[in-house]
Amino acid sequence: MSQRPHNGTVFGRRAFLAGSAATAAVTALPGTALGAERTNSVTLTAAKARVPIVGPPHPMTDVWCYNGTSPGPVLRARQGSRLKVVVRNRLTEPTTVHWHGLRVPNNMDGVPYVTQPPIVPGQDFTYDFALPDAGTYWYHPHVNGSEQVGRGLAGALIVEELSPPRVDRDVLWVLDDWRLTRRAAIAGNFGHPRDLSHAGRLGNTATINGRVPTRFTIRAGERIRLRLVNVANARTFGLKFEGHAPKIVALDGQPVSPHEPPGGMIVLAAAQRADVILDATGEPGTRIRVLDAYYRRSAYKLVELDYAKTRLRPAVPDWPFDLRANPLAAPDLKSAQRHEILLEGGAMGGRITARGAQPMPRGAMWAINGSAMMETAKSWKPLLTLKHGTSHVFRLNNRTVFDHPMHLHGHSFRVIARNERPTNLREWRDTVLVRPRETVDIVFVADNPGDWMFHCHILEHMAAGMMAVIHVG
Ligand SMILES: [Cu+2]
Repeated sequence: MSQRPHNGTVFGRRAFLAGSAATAAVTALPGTALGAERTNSVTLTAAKARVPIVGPPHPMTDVWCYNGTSPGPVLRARQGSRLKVVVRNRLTEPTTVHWHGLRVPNNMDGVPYVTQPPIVPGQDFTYDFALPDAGTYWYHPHVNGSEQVGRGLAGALIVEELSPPRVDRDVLWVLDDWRLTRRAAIAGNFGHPRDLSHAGRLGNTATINGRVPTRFTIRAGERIRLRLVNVANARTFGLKFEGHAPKIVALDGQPVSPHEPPGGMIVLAAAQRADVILDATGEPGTRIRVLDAYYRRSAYKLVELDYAKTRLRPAVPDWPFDLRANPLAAPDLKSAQRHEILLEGGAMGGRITARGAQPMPRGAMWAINGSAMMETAKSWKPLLTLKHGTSHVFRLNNRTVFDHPMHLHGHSFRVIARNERPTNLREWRDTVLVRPRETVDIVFVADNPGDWMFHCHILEHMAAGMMAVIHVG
């Protein structure tokens, strides 16, 4: 919140937020309605396509995406089933798919050279894994992430509870942030040094489900489970529903004590998700603004809730909303080993110096404990080796002046303290936002063997070295 967005574009933000057609309602995404079968099979073809991001009268946008849409199809499956995904690479460069937040076996994690060879153009790769945890997740490439995700390769993955809580509608909003030219083309300046060394590739066009939205139709008295997924390269969203009191019931797929977020703002850093109960307490025929107010100086209206003229029911229902905890191993704080993790570098952050086991690679601008790792690294030394089944506290110490949403693969962790003060929620997450000069303590059981990436999910920070391997074995 202390940092201002650096757009780095020729025109200001919101270039396309005001000028689009007033009829562009939030659209539902194509999905694969997967049943309760033991194994659900689906094919994702990564290829170029043309999609209407801004909408008429603006031109279509050339993107890279899955199955012709960005975001890609919503993959839905039941908790406890298996998912089998054939990924066909029809791009002109190598790719992989990472299943963000899912506790998959290491060889299904989609990290090039670390867990699998990259899928070269023309080749296919089959991912096949069990789904132990219900919740809201997503998938994206882990090769040349800034450009591949930034050009549109991302999709949501929903694992449904065996007995989902009662709601009127289960709605998905995939939030994205695009850097577009005036012709609605994706600006090609990926890897710009300013983005790498500052706040990442912030865009100028926010979308919901791949389109610049204007309104979302809702009925008074309705209860909506709203699943929010932030697939942006760098932007943190801070959603405020004016006059409404949405309750957060899950974070990064994991149930949390239902609560109204501080200041009524639902904060989603890059890669984070939130499941929200949105009770439609507004009046029929009214319009309610949904603001994105994370960067205070550049708050804007993301979309409007457009209340239908008739009520669904006299008042919002009081149905219980209980989400059952996922089967995550409970960390043992008494026996937990403690590790200090220093996040360093970036603009105004001073020089990074190699203190780790390997020399600083070329192009590194960020470091974790004095080491940097590039996405193209074919060899590495683990930052830490954790004994299988043991508990660990990481104190993430942000010595930089930028936000870092830090993501650990293969595990979920509890956020137990911020600046050494215990958190109220002790929320489970797979991506935690560490603010400038902040320390955040997380704890988890290293119960998934293998080599797991631990990196910043601002994809430009990751591209400039803010990545490491945690070995569990
Ligand atoms: Cu970062």
